[in-house]
Amino acid sequence: MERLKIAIQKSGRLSDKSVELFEKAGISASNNSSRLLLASASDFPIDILYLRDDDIPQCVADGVADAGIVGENVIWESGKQVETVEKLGFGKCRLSLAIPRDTTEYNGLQWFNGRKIATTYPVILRKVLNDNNIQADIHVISGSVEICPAIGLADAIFDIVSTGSTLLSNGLVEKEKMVYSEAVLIKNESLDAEKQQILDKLLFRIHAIKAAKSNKYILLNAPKKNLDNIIRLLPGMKSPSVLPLADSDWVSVHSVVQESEFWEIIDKLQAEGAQGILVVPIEKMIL
Ligand code: PRT
Ligand code: ZN
Repeated sequence: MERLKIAIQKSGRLSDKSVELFEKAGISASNNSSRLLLASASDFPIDILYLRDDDIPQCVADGVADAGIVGENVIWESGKQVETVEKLGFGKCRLSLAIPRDTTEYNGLQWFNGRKIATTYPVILRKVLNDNNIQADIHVISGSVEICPAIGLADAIFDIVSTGSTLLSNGLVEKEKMVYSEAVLIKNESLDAEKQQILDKLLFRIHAIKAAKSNKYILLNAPKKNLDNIIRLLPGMKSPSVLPLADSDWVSVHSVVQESEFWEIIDKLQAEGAQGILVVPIEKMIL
């Protein structure tokens, strides 16, 4: 039987989350203690290839790996042709233009006209500048972009920002958030049917994990007289389960609520007299 080869980052910001995603999907991916380049999951027809993130788009485009997990920023910068299958919701960051904090005459994007901008992302920066009709000088550097303005190498930088603390501690201020990125699952554009089937199985599991993460299981005691109103607030997967309690004026209601609507629903449930509300995380959810 064929196996699907998936490339993930060997060590870095996406490694732990990638391994964690596989483990939640029932695929043991962390047996890399011997620093092997390739590890086979015993419980699923998947082999994991541990690479530097910059090599992942090319490997997937060439078919050396069938699929991969990598930041969108790395794909865009590589210019490689791969198909994005699923956004994974981790490794979120943005690519921003930042300038020295003491700049007094900043007047928006046009400030960058004629300036020198240091970056490790020249391809993305070129596109951003072209899209905004800015003519600037791109200074490509392989690391520590944030120190460039202070040592006179550039007037500004274009770099990845997540919390912003790196910019802050280097006397820079984020002026323009240009592109947003997160980790994605990518695949080779021409997978054979058998490999596609393995990928679909993996995707099914990833969807169950994502759905579980954004939902909570809720249990509460409801006064019978307000049960209809309470059920209306809790649509659940089909409809809520209602169980009798020893006190015949009350029932126990079980359902699933979306994390995003959670607080609003709780307020309304309380207004309808719900008590003893328990909210429990869900591990997997098959819709
Ligand atoms: O060794 P390898 O080449 O595999 O790894 P790498 O060093 O190139 O990448 P790595 O592990 O640093 O990041 C992998 C991916 O994580 C990136 O390609 C992004 O998609 C994503 N990501 C998410 C980030 C950040 N957040 C991030 N904050 N990548 C880098 N950073 C940098 C940022 O540039 C800044 O210098 O981390 C620093 C701290 O950021 P602040 O804003 O929180 O201070
Ligand atoms: Zn890298």
